Amino acid sequence: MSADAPALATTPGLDAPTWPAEFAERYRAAGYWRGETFGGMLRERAAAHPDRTALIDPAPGRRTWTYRELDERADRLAAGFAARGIAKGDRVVVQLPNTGAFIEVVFALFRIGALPVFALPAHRETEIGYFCSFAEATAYVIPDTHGGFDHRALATKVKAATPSLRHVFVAGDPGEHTALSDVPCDPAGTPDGPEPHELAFLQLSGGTTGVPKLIPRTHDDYLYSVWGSNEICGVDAGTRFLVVLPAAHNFPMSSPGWLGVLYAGGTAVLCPGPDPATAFPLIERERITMTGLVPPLALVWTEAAAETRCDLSSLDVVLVGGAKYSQEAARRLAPALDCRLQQVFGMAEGLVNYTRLDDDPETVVTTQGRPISPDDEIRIVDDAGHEVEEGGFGHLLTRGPYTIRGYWRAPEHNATAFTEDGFYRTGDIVRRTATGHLVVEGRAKDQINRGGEKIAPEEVENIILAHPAVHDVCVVAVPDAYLGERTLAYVILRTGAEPLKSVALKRFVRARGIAAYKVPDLVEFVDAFPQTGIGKVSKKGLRSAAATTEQH
Ligand code: OOB
Repeated sequence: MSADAPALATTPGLDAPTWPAEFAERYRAAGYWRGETFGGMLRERAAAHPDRTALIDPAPGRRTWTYRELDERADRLAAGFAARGIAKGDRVVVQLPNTGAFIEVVFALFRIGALPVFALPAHRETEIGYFCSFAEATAYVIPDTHGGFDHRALATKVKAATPSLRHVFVAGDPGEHTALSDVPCDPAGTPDGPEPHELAFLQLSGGTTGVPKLIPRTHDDYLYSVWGSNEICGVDAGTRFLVVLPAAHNFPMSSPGWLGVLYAGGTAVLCPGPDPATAFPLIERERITMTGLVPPLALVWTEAAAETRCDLSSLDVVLVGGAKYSQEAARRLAPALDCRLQQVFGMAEGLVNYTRLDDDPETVVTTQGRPISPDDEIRIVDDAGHEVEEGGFGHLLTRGPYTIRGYWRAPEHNATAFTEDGFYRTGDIVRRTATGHLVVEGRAKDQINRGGEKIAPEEVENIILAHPAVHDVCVVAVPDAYLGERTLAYVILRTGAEPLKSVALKRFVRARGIAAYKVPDLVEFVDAFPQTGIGKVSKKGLRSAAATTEQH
């Protein structure tokens, strides 16, 4: 262990390793950690410019919130949550689509210091059940229905199975649960909120193991990534940001996202769907200046821009990230949308890299940017952990003022996911250019990146293994022109088992209650898996077989 890295201790109340004191002092002294909280930030903005528009929820019937309204509504909701016994440090699983209710709920929880656990709208019983039980959540917040799915029925099941879960709050028709609209009350006497160094929320990791990990972010560290992103992306009070990707994901939340825009006093517009038919008319109507997209969506928008009759001329900056953006596609975006491109390579665990607005055009299309902070420490190492030579490929390790030092309640996993001196092993293979920009070359972690949506093969394998006809399974990525990667499940059936059709297996996986993006795109039945020298299943062998397999 190096001299500047004292042993990490788990701080009581944080349930995770945190920054050693001298790092925390350094980050404060450098002005990165400003001693703000999310709740306090909104309060200050509401005092400074109460009548500016903070939020627009276009559907249905276009609702707007001024900063004063958002602040007051968050206060009243916070008071109502507190009156129902939700207290500082409690975990609350929030699964809401891109609506004003999502932002109100999250700020209400921030204000009392309860920790939102950010589920995605696509999550189903497997994921939600796990988040609620692992986080020992006291409440779960849902829409009534979304995309044709009734979240109330799912909540009923999860509540019955989770002893800690006392409340289900529903935006819309509550059914047997509590209507979110019945919660707000007079804010007088709401308990004091959190301190800046305390936890603000738990974000989800993309995951490489059977169960997703929870990422503990503090007010201090996350707000640094927010205002740091604002400076790099030119966010100011005139910015009108369209939240296209699920608002609960780290990218549209803070890169620079809706939090960045609220920090700067601009306007966040919540987009109900990512398709050009939904988003383009909103760009025209709301004079959107900035948005963030994953690469497959950026491709669709690039194509659609040529055909559209909508006026997209307000659009100034489009951020693309979450998965590798091909150079060819990156080259076409700015001319097609008549905007500036910024690539972003980030992770919910912390480190975020951006190409800069004044980078030369070739750097913008060929690299994934450089870190937000001068104090983001980057190491690029070989398999043995030694630094590679300048410009060479290697494993990206990072440590810094907004990169976590450990997952929440996961000491065993933390022992391998972090080095002894606190560097996070990102699992990404990168090289660094002479200008300090990173180029993502691949991935060493066992994870599939399906157009920005991360899938842990083991999680899907565990579900498929529950099928009575399945003897063994291995889920791997196959290259895909549109999504970058799709999933392929290689399945060995039990001897004597009835033949199983691929559609039947997919139906089985879906019926177990899992996010639709995790259902294997392709299923192939095989007699055996390739083995490594010591008799383990060779995922590498399967991946290269998959890459050459006829697609079906
Ligand atoms: C973002 O966050 P996560 O936590 O969903 O996923 C992080 C992982 C990275 O470790 C990397 O494997 C991959 O997603 N990734 C990229 C990428 N951006 C993320 N791979 C290649 N090129 C890129 N530009 O995905 C995320 C968080 C904040 C901002 C943007 C993305």
